[in-house]
Amino acid sequence: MTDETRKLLAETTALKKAAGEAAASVADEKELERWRVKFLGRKSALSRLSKSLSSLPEAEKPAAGRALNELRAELEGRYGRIQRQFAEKKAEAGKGRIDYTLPGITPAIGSLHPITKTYYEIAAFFTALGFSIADGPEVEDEFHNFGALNFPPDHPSRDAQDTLYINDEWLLRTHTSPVQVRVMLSQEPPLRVIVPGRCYRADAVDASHYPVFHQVEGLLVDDNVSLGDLKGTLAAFAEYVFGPGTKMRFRPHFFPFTEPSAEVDVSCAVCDGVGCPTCGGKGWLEIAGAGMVHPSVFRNVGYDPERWVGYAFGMGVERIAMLKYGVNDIRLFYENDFAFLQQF
Ligand code: 2NM
Repeated sequence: MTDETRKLLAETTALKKAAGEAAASVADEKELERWRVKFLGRKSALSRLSKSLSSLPEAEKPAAGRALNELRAELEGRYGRIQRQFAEKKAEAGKGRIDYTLPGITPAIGSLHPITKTYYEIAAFFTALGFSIADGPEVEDEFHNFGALNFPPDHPSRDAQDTLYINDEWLLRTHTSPVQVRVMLSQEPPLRVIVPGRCYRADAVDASHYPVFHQVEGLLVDDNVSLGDLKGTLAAFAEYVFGPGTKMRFRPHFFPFTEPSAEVDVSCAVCDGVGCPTCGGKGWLEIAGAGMVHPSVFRNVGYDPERWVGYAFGMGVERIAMLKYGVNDIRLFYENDFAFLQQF
């Protein structure tokens, strides 16, 4: 072995000892960095020895190289361990403390569901006219959902094909009218209420039908109420919801609980009544049903039909929302598609 190699090996051993001793007194990150520069830096003894390797005789290079590699691995390992110790100490010290200078997490601002928005708008109009808001159970019996409302015992909508029955006694309400029945059973006229709520029908799902949907129905009972009052109220409502200049018409219809009865159309806002794909070329869009409360309904709830008159109406909230916002598929309201909901 040449003297040069012997010297290199001796220096390597001495370095290992010196680095180990120096590391034992490293007390913080600053000192650790100084230690790293001294023993592992570009100008370190290790670096110098590595460069001198090439001048050794060929036969002595492998042993000298191994010794240098071992020393480097030893020093780097030591550095890593000390660094981890400091990091752990720091994390421990920070536990339970809050850095108030960190930027906060900005919460996403939510918005109302389009069905809720539409309902609020409908409610704002009628409450301004003095209507109060009533609600009631979604699980009903046949008396409140059908019988009291003058549906004959064999009416097709009572069939399990159309109505979701829970058992022989209970069903899911098919409209919010049973709440009007409950209001009339529990209070005397005069009264004016609107009844918003979820309703259920055994409908197959398509672009305009869903087995769960929402209605707002209204009921006004007083003396001296006319079909003209009903029509004027709904005409003002149509302008409130669909904009000034919106026209409204009644088409004769039949409901068991009103007589006379009408379906309520508004002029199509897309084509201004001329006729377009949205209104099927008719210029009119159906938005509600309405009529004068049938005397039998009053008798069923204990009101004297000779003493009181009333009007009632009902509308589908989804239908109004679809027309207002140009939504062409009712399913969009129920799929929780964030991209859709974010538009409202
Ligand atoms: C409608 C259309 C017409 C209605 C009638 C009653 C009650 F309870 F007074 F008889 N409530 N709602 C009614 C009338 C509902 O929905 C299309």
